[in-house]
Amino acid sequence: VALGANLGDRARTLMQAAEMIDAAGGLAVRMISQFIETAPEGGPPGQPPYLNGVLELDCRLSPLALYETLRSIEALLGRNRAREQRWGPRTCDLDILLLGDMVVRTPELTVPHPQMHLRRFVLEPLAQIAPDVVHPVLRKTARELLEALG
Ligand code: PH2
Ligand code: MG
Ligand code: MG
Repeated sequence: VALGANLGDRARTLMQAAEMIDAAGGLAVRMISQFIETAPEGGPPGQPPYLNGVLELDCRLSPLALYETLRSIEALLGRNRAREQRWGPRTCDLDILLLGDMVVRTPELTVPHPQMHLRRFVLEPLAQIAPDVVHPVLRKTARELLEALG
């Protein structure tokens, strides 16, 4: 799961998100990457810098149940999607990157995350905690995907 925040007390929000995920039924946090400050990619110009990180979870939920749980934690942390622009500033963004070897393509959810292989702010913390994890569609490791960004 990728964590991102660029409004409010970003580090506190990301730690709270990790705690709430760990406390949710069927989920446990196995690893937490360092949080790195990153320049915003895409979205409206002039938004503040992000703090980004990645979690590895033990997950006993279905993909859709995990997605719903993450959405509800985003909301509890003060995210208001109705007032947001696409890729605009947000208090907390929790994105499913990978679910083992599973490939999911539904209207709600695409896994692997469709942009993950293009985003340094995802691949850097991912390669830190799971350098050898394999992207099941591209069949490359996190480290290889990061190196491919140059
Ligand atoms: N998330 C986005 C769009 N752009 N840029 C950075 N640096 N970090 C993010 O988490 C991020 C972004 C959409 O979710
Ligand atoms: Mg998201
Ligand atoms: Mg996102």
